[in-house]
Amino acid sequence: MSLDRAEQQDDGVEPRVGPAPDGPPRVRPYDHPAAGWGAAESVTRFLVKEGALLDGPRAIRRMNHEDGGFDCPGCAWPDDTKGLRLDICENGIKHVTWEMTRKRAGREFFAAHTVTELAGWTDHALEDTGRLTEPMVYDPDTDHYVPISWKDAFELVGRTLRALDGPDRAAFYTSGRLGNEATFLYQLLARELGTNNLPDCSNMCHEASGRALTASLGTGKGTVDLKDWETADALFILGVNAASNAPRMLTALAEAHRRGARIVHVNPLVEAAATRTIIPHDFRDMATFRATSTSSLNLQPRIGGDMALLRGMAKAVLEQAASDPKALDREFVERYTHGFEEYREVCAATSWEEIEHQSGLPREEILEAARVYREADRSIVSWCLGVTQHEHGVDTVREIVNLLLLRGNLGREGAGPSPVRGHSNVQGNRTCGIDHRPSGAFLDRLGEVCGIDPPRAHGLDTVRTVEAMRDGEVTVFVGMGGNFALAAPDTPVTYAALRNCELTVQVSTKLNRSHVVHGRRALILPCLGRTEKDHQRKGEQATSVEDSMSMVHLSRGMKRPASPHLLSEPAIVAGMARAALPDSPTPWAWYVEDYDRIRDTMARVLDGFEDFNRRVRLPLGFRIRQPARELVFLTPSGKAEFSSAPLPDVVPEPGTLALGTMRSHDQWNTTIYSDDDRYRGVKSLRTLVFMNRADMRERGIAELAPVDITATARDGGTRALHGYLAVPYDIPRGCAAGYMPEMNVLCALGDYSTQSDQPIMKHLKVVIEPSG
Ligand SMILES: Nc1nc2c(c(=O)[nH]1)N[C@H]1C(S)=C(S)[C@@H](COP(=O)(O)OP(=O)(O)OC[C@H]3O[C@@H](n4cnc5c(=O)[nH]c(N)nc54)[C@H](O)[C@@H]3O)O[C@H]1N2
Ligand SMILES: Nc1nc2c(c(=O)[nH]1)N[C@H]1C(S)=C(S)[C@@H](COP(=O)(O)OP(=O)(O)OC[C@H]3O[C@@H](n4cnc5c(=O)[nH]c(N)nc54)[C@H](O)[C@@H]3O)O[C@H]1N2
Ligand SMILES: [Mo]
Repeated sequence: MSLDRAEQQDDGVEPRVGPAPDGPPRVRPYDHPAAGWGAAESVTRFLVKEGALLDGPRAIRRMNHEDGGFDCPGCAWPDDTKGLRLDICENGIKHVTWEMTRKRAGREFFAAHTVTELAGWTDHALEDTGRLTEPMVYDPDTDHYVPISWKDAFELVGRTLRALDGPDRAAFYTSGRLGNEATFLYQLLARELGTNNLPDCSNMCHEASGRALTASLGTGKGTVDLKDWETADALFILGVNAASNAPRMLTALAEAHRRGARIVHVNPLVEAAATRTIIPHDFRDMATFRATSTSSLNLQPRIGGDMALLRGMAKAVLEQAASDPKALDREFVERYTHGFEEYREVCAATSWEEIEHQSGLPREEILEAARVYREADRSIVSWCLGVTQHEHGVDTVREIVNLLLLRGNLGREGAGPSPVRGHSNVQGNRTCGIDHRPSGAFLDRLGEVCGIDPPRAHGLDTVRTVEAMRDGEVTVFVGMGGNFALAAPDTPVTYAALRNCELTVQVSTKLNRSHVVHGRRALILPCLGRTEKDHQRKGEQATSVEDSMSMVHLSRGMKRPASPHLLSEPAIVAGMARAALPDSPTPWAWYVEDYDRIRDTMARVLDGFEDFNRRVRLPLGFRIRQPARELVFLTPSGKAEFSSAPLPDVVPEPGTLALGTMRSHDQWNTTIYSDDDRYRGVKSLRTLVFMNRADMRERGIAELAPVDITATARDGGTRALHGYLAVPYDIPRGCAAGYMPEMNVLCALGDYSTQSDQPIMKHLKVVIEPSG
């Protein structure tokens, strides 16, 4: 890796994460179908670049197969239920290839570069050095990472943890890649130590969904599965860029459209999934360029306007019910729900003027969406970050449930709420105990089965962990995967917080920002990836994962590990635990010899995991029981709860815009593959802001002109980015959008939702002006 390929970085004040652009920025509307040959071509280029043209295709054939193989380490969309189809996508392939690269960041690499030098590289350049090969420790005297044995590394972690003046001085972060078995051991380590400080990436993505669904239905997950997607009459897709972030959903959408289902997309941007697609595994379609439409209706509300739209749809259903009794499922509402009368009154009291003003949509469009909903016997509402990363994310998800309840769209085939989760096992992490607010019942079972006395006080989430590190209250940070430095809000504050730690430990596959922004002492512990064989004393091991639709199944790596010195994640957790807890009652080493042993313990602790080892080996695994699916509601009233929250005011003040941060097509969270965003027609540019043309004109901003973006936090503080290029885009007036993680610089740490504690990453209050 030579420095000339990597751009110098201004210590994170205005981070440049992408590779050096390979040409001048170019913007041109994309008018091809999603997936199809554009995706195939992009995949081939990628395989060549990573030197994986031989291994890649072989690995990809083993991905998401019912008979063994590994689970795609990309998104959490479920595998095809029809068995052996090529159920893969462009971004999944990129993701696997990125992990399987032939490049290596070994000890020679670290000897050649100081950490200060590496801190000047782009994030793309850091990850592009390849797979990490052995444990490394930071040496402050030389400013280099130097090799350390696993034994000494564990001892350093153990010694530091044992010396803390309390267990709450440590925090244990999880990124949603971690398999279930390692997850279970990891939370056990934290709780045996005595803390619930288990921040995770869910704190930044679906915390709002979990809280809302728990309050409304008594379980924090969606109730539908892929079969339901195959039988729904209407699909409502809110706030997700499916063609990039859950590409296998394209197949479900195209198939739904072919059988006559209606599909309504709700997004300030008309994303590629809301147009048409060429189904990638349908070779006839590929050969004949036959595209299938994936949309019946596109609605472009203002940022944050979803709740008003949903309330408008509910209001329309209730108004219709006055003359058409079939519009409302009265029997369902009476038998299974609580709080309907109050909700009906709230809907009646919310005027159409307010609904139009807050949603940014004309009444006719809202009525049209309501008509699709009313005419469908079975409806699914699906959503992702466009709904959750807002101040009122919980109220909005509860409004989704309100709407579903009105027509009994719950507990039957083809109907229900369906959040699209992020990382491949982020849902499994929660199920297996990563929760800073664990229930008393879970802790009781854990304590009883594992012979420990778990702490009862709630722990710290992501935002609170940054605050605590900044203030010196947490001094040891362990990151189980992920890239906390770049993923968390308020980049300079997060950097300072990590640097304030006594010890930072990153368990990772590739070099990233969180290794070069580190504590006084720092460890890099390299682990096996999902694609690699995991050999332990009792033979080759498989780990289990849970998808967005609560299916739990085994994932088995098939590649030789990137280096003989890598350890599995369960082995790394066990190593740290043995060093930190010399008197532990947990048989850490014995567990790691054979993951069936971990699963046997999990079966006794976790609801729905009875007979875990047998059921996880069934061809498609097993589905965790969803009480709400069976119309059993674990709520205080024993019924599904309507919520009657008032509509929030989301209309930007004059002169300001609402800005949302999002992913490009060519990135995986903080992993940036290129500076392109194919479906949005952007090449060689990430430091951009999408704006409405009229908003640009009003401010005297020309196409691709440099602008300054200033965000104002709730406490009045301001944060700015300079010289971003304005890209005119089909986005409602008053709205703007740009890329994470660069724009985390604009997100104030204190600006998290009072409902979910999630950072408000989709609704920043900004002023945009020409630069200079
Ligand atoms: N290839 C790839 N796949 C991924 C990821 C990745 O980075 N790359 N990340 C994974 C992870 S961890 C997650 S959590 C998911 C994220 O998946 P997404 O939720 O699709 O992620 P974002 O890119 O943040 O896109 C948010 C979408 O919401 C829209 N939006 C913004 N504001 C609003 C609003 O107020 N209302 C509505 N209705 N829409 C709005 C944006 O226009 C955009 O289409 O994807 C997962 N899958
Ligand atoms: N402004 C803004 N910020 C956001 C968001 C947003 O929409 N806007 N989205 C948020 C969301 S939804 C999320 S999920 C977070 C993402 O936050 P994270 O999950 O923390 O970040 P990733 O970029 O997914 O982590 C990438 C790193 O994971 C490591 N890795 C990859 N595979 C493995 C593995 O198998 N094992 C281990 N141990 N490590 C591995 C590699 O070293 C790689 O560098 O970002 C959040 N931040
Ligand atoms: Mo996420």
